[in-house]
Amino acid sequence: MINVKTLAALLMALAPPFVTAAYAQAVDQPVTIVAAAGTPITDMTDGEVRKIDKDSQKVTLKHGEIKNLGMPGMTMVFKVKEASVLDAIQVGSKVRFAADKMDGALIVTAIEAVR
Ligand SMILES: [Cu+2]
Repeated sequence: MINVKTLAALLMALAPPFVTAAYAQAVDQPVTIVAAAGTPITDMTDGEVRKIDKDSQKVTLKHGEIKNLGMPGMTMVFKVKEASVLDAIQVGSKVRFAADKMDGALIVTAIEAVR
């Protein structure tokens, strides 16, 4: 049976080599660290807002090539992950956005207005 004290001692013993290894890895391969942390590296795509539908969390974008989805430029409707991301944009806004496939639907995961 492992009690809290034993567990703490165990973690203390394990921490230094782990930290050292992580540091060495960060110095050698920073890109690998980012991927390992669970943050997908997604390209931002240029677009222009054509229509916003907050009630159904949808945005119509005229977009350039979306490399991570292998999609050429076109005008189409996307769902957004959270309605709040639509607060920062307006119809006619030039934007940069990230899109991904989730449960078979194309979702805008991030969007920002650009000048
Ligand atoms: Cu498209």
